[in-house]
Amino acid sequence: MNLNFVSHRPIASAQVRDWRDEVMYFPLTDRYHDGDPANNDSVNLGDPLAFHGGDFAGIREKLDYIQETGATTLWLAPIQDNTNLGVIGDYKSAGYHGYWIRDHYGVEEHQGSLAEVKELVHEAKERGMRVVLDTVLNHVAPNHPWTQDPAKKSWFHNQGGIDDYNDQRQVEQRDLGGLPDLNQENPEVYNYLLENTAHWVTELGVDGVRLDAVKHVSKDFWSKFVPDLKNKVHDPDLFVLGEVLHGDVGYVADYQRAGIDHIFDIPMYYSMRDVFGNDGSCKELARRFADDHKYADPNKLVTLIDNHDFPRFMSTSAGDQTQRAQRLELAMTFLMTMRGTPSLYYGTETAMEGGNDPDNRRMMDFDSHPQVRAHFQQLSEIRAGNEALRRGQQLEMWVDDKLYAFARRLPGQEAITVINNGSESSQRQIPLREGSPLQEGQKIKDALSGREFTVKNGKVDVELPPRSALILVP
Ligand SMILES: [Ca+2]
Ligand SMILES: [Ca+2]
Repeated sequence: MNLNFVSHRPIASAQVRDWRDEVMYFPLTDRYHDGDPANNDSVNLGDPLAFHGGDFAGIREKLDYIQETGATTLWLAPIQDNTNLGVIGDYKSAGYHGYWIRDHYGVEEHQGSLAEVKELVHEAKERGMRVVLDTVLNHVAPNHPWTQDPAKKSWFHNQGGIDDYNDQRQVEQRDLGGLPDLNQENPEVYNYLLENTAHWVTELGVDGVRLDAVKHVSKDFWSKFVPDLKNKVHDPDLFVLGEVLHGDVGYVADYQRAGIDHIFDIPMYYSMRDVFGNDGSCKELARRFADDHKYADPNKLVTLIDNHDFPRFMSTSAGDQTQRAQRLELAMTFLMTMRGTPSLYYGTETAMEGGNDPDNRRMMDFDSHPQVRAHFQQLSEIRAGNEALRRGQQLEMWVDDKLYAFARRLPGQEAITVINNGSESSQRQIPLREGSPLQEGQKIKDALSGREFTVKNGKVDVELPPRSALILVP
């Protein structure tokens, strides 16, 4: 192991892992685990907008736990020094989340020191994990010193708040949630952001960046910034993941075409919430996959059930707690077997509840719903052990309102997922897709339950209890 990798990125072209093999995990640092009470200035667990005490040391302490879920990549929230208290009109909040940067070269003191974040990255990498750093290029903290500096006036768009989200120019050039909007068209700003991002990638030795608020910055910027960043850090394989919070595939796909390799699958997020959480028709999933051709590469989508901007799945689903947990398990099975790289927001694996921001950012509960966590672990193991589930072509096999079945196919291998999203048992005879490597009479086994099925007359005859799934592998 090269011990210099904290300050020098390893040249890893020979060992480049395929990102489809990864499972990402996103702990919001302040809300995850308090590993060092010494940095708990102004902590108030009773106030959802105050610091809660989580830190780099806390994440480090929990790396065993994170790896036990099956996660292989740590997505670190922004580490830079945030404003302690941001005031936007009547809204007052601590900069606990990382997205209100006041010093781009400093480290947030509530989360720990530069040495501690380096230790965290170092230890994660020693364990064979990858690390992706959250990066905020659209805006700065509400009361950032630059906003008071006449020499920095041209560093901002200075056009007031966004009041029409259908006006893309406003979305890009006005203030998002009252946050001073950086003028990336100014070459000084461009160079500053490029230097600063490259600095952190190199300083920490991370494998990639997660770009915040992508739709609020112009595509021209991203088309230049992504290749410039890769050049600057001498890593053509740097992982770059963009957050485009929008439900329309065409809109989201344009950013991948603009040069951001990986994009969150927000449209599928919405569909999963409707279908699995609220009894939407499985035909909605089929409609989403039918749009995959709009992406430059649908295999470079990062899929999700929850994030820190949406109310949690458990809190937007129908039914009592037991039924909602069942729905979540079904969504997890879909997440972990469909195309793309799955990502997990902290606490989804323990079926945490939470409404709109900041309620969706409660302190991590490691112990609730152990059976949901066990289900996710089982899915991680199944995925890790089956290449077709990670890298195979996504092929639809069956769709009706209640049932969805698809294959993941590689040359010579195939895995099949069947999901019964209905509240009653379902029986179907599902024909194999043309060219399937599965043979007549071949036995296939449900990796979840161990039940065995046989291919007969080119079909698989399945019977599923209410809200349950099969992952059929040879
Ligand atoms: Ca702490
Ligand atoms: Ca902007």
